[in-house]
Amino acid sequence: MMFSKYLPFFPDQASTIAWQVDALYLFLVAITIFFTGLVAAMVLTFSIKYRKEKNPIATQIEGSVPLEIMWSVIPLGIAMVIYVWAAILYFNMERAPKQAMEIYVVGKQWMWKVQHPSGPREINQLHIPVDQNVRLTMISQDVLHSFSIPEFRVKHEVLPGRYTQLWFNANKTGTYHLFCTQYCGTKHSGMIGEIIVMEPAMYQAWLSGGSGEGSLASNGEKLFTSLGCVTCHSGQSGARGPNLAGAFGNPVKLADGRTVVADENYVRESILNPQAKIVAGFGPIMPTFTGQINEESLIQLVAYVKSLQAEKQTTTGAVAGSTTNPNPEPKQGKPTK
Ligand code: HEC
Ligand SMILES: [Cu+2]
Repeated sequence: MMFSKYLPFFPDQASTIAWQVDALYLFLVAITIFFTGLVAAMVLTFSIKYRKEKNPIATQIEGSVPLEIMWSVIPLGIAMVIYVWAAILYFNMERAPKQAMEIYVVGKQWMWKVQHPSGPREINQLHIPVDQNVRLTMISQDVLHSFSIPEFRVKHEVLPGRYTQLWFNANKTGTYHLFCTQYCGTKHSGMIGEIIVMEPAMYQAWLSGGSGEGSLASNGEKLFTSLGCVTCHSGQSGARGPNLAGAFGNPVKLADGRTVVADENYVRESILNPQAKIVAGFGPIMPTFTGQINEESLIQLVAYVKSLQAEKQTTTGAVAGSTTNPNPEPKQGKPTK
């Protein structure tokens, strides 16, 4: 299924989902061509067959039940095939696999800022290992953007004020285009970059060659102390705020009786707008940090709160010097060779 070989304008297929998107796309094109051809052929045939010299007087036809059933049921069937197929594909694209390397992306006019969990940051470039699930958690610090990698056949909106996610598994090393596909101002067309897919060993070498900055979670821990979060969230009994260890990813009971899951957006909201959802058993005493923390620092705080979960189970330090993945999940970086 290497269309790019025969169609020079067709992008390469460089992710596990790419051929699936292409298969559906080509099915739609094939159906369109088939029915366009069928209608054109019938128009032509009938206009010759029933031309005036042979059929001077037209015969009136007063409807036909079988015919009407046929032209309702067949299109319905085709539409349902497209619907079910596309829905399955959509779910595959939207639902990130549990085991995925996490990378954070901040979009702004007009660049992409990337933070790897172990520390390295980059701008308008994203280095990733081949054959590994990668999940991007993305946010915009200004207007709407959209993160698109045509060769991977993936694209997702990047919104201000809310994290969105995009996942892929690149299965071909190389350098691919990154585009912003949401018109976002004067230099929108310059909001482009490169996705560099590397062999795992090369990727590890690239990571360790990065800056000496600490991991995301350890930077988050520093902020947690410097911003005073730790005074209320000390984790000790009798503390003024809830213990955050193990909170991430689990349901939280709220004072108004609702239960929500503590995901990235919940943690972010808890920091910027603490009054929006009050944890049951606590008073609305947490101050807002709106205007004091930028998106990158928020990501570090979120990564730290996330890492506290691991800490609870392993009783090691915040992030045990892990290289690519702060989650205590089976190692993925090893290619099966
Ligand atoms: C003055 C004490 C205080 C400070 C300072 C404080 N918090 Fe809180 N925090 C609370 C209280 C009380 C709650 C529970 C009530 C609520 O939901 O607002 C809470 C709730 C939270 C929650 C939701 C917890 C859960 O179990 O669902 C998160 C996450 C959080 N805080 C993070 C932070 C971070 C990050 C900082 C520092 C930037 C911070 N807090 C600073 C008191 C504080
Ligand atoms: Cu943009």
